[in-house]
Amino acid sequence: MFFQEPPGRPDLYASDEPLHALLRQRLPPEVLQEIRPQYEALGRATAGELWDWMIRAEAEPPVHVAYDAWGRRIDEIRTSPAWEELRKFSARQGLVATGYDERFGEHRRVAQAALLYLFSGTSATYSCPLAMTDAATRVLLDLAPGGLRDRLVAGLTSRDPGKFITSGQWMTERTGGSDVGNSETIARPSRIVGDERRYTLHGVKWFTSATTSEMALTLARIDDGGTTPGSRGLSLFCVEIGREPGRGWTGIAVNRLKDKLGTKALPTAELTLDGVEATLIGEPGRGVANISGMLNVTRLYNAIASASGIRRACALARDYAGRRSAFGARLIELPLHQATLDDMDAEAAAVLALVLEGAALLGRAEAGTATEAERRRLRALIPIAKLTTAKQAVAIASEALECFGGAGYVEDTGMPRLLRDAQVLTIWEGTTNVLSLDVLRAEAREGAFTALVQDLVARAERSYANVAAADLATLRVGVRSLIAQVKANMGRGDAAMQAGARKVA
Ligand code: MFK
Ligand code: FAD
Repeated sequence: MFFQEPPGRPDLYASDEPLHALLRQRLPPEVLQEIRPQYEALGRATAGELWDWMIRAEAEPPVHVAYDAWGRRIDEIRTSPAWEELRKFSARQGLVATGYDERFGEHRRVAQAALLYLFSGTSATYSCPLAMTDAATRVLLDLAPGGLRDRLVAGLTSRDPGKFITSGQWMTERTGGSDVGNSETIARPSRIVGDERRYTLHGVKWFTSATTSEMALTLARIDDGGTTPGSRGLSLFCVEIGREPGRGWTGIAVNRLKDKLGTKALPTAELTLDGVEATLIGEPGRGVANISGMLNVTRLYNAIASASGIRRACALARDYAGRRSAFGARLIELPLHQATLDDMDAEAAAVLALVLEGAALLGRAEAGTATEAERRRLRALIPIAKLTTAKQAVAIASEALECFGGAGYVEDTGMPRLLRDAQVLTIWEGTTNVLSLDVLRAEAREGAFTALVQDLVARAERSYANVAAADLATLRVGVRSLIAQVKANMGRGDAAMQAGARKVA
């Protein structure tokens, strides 16, 4: 009797030749030598304990227990023990800490991106709390009053599981996730503690992931006898979440957990902020601009998660093709299937290269070594990388399911999860259209898209030194016309901007 051999558990570092090559290009030999053993260990974990925790965390999704047996409000969010293992593993591996590790200088974000790339696709989306934790660190370091920064940053960047804390990012309200300027949450002045201006927050946050975090950054409209409408009325706040076992959260009620298509292990809740105390970060009314430092980090993480999911899908599909037969041959020997797998692998390598370019630029910007042109390139590259890689992640996950035939559509093969988890990558952290418009605005303000394209042309010219001068001239004309088109679209109002944005993407 025939039983199909299931796919194996690929070691995602050992088998990833494009990653090895790109890291050799991107990291100085001494940095690579120091961190390579960690990549090797992480690769083994993707076929070992990470895989086990991922399966278990997905099978034991979070549960919200609103009341205890006696009717007391407790708002406990119970997550799987495997989710906790993922938290401890993340701390021990320094998945956030590496991004702030001075030893790696301007290479810290590339060194970290490779760790996250190995981790994310086998993390049951634990990469989400890590993204927001890293991004909150960035904002606190750049903008927070000293007392608040000193209280929190050490925990956010700790490698000690006993000290490591995570952060949420509460932006989205019922009135809008893209158009955050519609937010209804009010901040009322409360007291001053040292260098911290404290407020109480009142409103509803409609999507809050990583709901078991110890803190969150959020937006609210200061009401000091009147409020300013729109996004210019929003300020940035840090909430340090107080929870007493058996007594609920201080000043916050958990309304319910979302019943989601995917990211099943990740708790995502609706919260009512009912007078929770929060500390103002940065200038009042600069909330959207100030939280955008957070968005740039989380959007890069999103692109890394896309690259990681794509890589995982490719590795599984290739592994299975060596085990499954049709028409008298292994799938891997069938030319058309082989071409499909090769195309997928080519996409995976391209996405990884794009992501590491973003990480390299971010590392240089944070280390203070980026040129003005690189800073502008980074501004355009982050939203473009986020939106393109997310779309590719959905397409490749879909292709990988098809590579498994009917088994790809059956839940207990684990394959459908790849597609469900990919779909969120296009939605959160800014949808495709919203990010396309962001690129157009960045072009209008600082020529960010032009800087990116000029760099691409210069690289093409260097790479193809032997190409006929006529071809290079055509390339330059094409690029100039693309930039002109983008600029023209910016002057034609919202509808045309959107059409232009699609072309940019
Ligand atoms: C698996 C790992 C992945 C990560 C997991 C994450 C889990 C999920 C978490 C979330 O989904 S959190 C919610 C994410 N929400 C968004 O991404 C919001 C999407 N909407 C936008 O990005 C809108 O474009 C925006 C809210 C910014 C529009 O608001 P406005 O007020 O109309 O913005 P405007 O006027 O364009 O910008 C206000 C200021 O911010 C400007 O500065 P100035 O005041 O100095 O002029 C902008 O330049 C600045 N700004 C906006 N976006 C920026 C930015 N600066 C730098 N970079 C940006 N991206
Ligand atoms: P809308 O803004 O209503 O968008 C609807 C559609 O309109 C989209 O297709 C969009 O592209 C389009 N659109 C909007 N504006 C324009 C425009 N100007 N031009 C063209 N098209 C436009 N948020 C948080 O703050 N914190 C979290 O932790 C968090 N976790 C999440 C977890 C999950 C699983 C999910 C699914 C979402 C989460 N979100 C979180 C919310 C997420 O960031 C928002 O859903 C997202 O930003 C989109 O906002 P919206 O849902 O209000 O959609």
